[in-house]
Amino acid sequence: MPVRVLPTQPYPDQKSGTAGLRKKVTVFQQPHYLENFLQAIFDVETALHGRTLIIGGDGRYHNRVAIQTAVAMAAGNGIAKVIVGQGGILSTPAASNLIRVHDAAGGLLLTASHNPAGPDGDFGIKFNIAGGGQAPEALTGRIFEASKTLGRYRIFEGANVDLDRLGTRMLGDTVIEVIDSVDDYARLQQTLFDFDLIRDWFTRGGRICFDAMHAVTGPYARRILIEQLGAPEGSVINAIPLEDFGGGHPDPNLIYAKHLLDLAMSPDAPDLIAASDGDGDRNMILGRGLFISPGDSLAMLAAHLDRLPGYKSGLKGLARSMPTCRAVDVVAKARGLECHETPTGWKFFANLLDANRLTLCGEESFGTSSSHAREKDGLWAVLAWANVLAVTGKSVQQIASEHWAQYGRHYYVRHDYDELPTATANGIVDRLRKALPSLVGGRHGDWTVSQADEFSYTDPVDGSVATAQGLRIVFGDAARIILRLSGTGTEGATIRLYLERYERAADRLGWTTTDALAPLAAIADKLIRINELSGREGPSVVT
Ligand code: VG1
Ligand code: CO
Repeated sequence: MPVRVLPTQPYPDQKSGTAGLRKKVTVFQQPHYLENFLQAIFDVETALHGRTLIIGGDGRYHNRVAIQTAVAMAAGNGIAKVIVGQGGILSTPAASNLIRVHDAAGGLLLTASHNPAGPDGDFGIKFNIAGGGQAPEALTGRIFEASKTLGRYRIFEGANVDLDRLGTRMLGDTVIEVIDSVDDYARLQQTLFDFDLIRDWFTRGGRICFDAMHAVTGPYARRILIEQLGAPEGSVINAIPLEDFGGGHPDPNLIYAKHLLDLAMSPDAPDLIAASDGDGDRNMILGRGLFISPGDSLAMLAAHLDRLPGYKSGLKGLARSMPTCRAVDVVAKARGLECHETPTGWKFFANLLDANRLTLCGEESFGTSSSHAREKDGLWAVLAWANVLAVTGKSVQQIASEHWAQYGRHYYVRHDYDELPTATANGIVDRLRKALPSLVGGRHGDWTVSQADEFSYTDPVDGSVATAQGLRIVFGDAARIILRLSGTGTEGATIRLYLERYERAADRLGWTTTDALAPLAAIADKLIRINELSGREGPSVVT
């Protein structure tokens, strides 16, 4: 019997963050570190035994090694069938979809998303449950508890599966099937969008530039945009997934994808410019001459989605994470749709999606998706925009200006203070938390603080409560300042400061984001004093 039970020592730090367990590659390379975390999952989620498990990753450094371990441990833990993406590649939304398509009991998604890769970079694992969504907090909590006392793990010893050869083989009693990473995902998108119309839009001269940032979406974007929709060769750039993402930072935003902003502003800009992140769940959208902020993209898609084939029967409801700007709330109100405000992290949308109360949801961190999946879906958002352009015959610029004229405009920015000493970051947050009650009623320029509190969330479906989900200073509908600590970093602590300002008057819709938010940034500086207390001259990243 090659299934062996091997002794191990527990690690104390296997606590999942906003989206799974993320650590430096060197941490994952410690003896049995990965094995321990996986065994904790197999021990806690007993529903996996005798069922199907999906395994795949974003192709980053250490992906193949970790996938071999995961497959061998699945075979050692009584999984009936493992489905792996070819070459170990599955984008996060594709993996989530496979869980649904194959009625699997769960999935292991090996990714650290937008975090840099390579021997000195980051690695990570997310466990997704039946239905395709990320494990809820109660479950990741139990897995963490189990990991702290783990003394052994089970593995099929000596397994070495050829991840590149499609087809089925046995590992002991477990069926291992290597499948094409793109097929099912592409099929799904075809049911949602009007491929004929988009193809026609390309034929009529519509142009796209999609940057896969040398991360996981290259093969997906090539298959769908070029092979199926007929976009010209060259419409997808950086399409080959590389272990180090080409040395870049696969985080599609105005800093790490500045070349796309430059392209959008150039005289020869395509109609639609887009990118996605390391694991393919984020998206960035630009049109000729402008960048669409993720909160705006969510609101604009909400206003147009029922014109696309998969959504013709109408929208159920809308949702956004708390720090995401309230543009989508305005659309929800105008259309009489329920609108939810959830904590940061996609897992909080899952219950609402499962309960059929949501059609579209999004986060300010370049995440958008719909009820078709239980993860955010980068390429989905790009295809949705392409379909909107094709069906309306309008440009991104026109869609944006008409949207702002009708609903008003939310100016929005996020300031990240990366990798602060943990004590410093906690100090800044604690200080503001204590000051919150005294801020209510305070006047700052034209604005008065209507609410200042720490966000907590009660899930309307299962009643579970998530506390300490970010500090907010609200100035009615006019503006908000939000402060929270990141839960995805692997070094020190990262503070995120979010600024949002809403304007409706016609002569206030065309400001630059920086100008519009300067007064709010000054108020935040006065109230929170991040620069002064952190000793930094300013944020590390502004998006
Ligand atoms: C960040 C974002 C959050 C997102 C999460 C995972 O979390 O703010 O909106 O859901 O990353 O994104 P945090 O805790 O660092 O702010 V990714 O593309 O894993 O998958
Ligand atoms: Co991601």
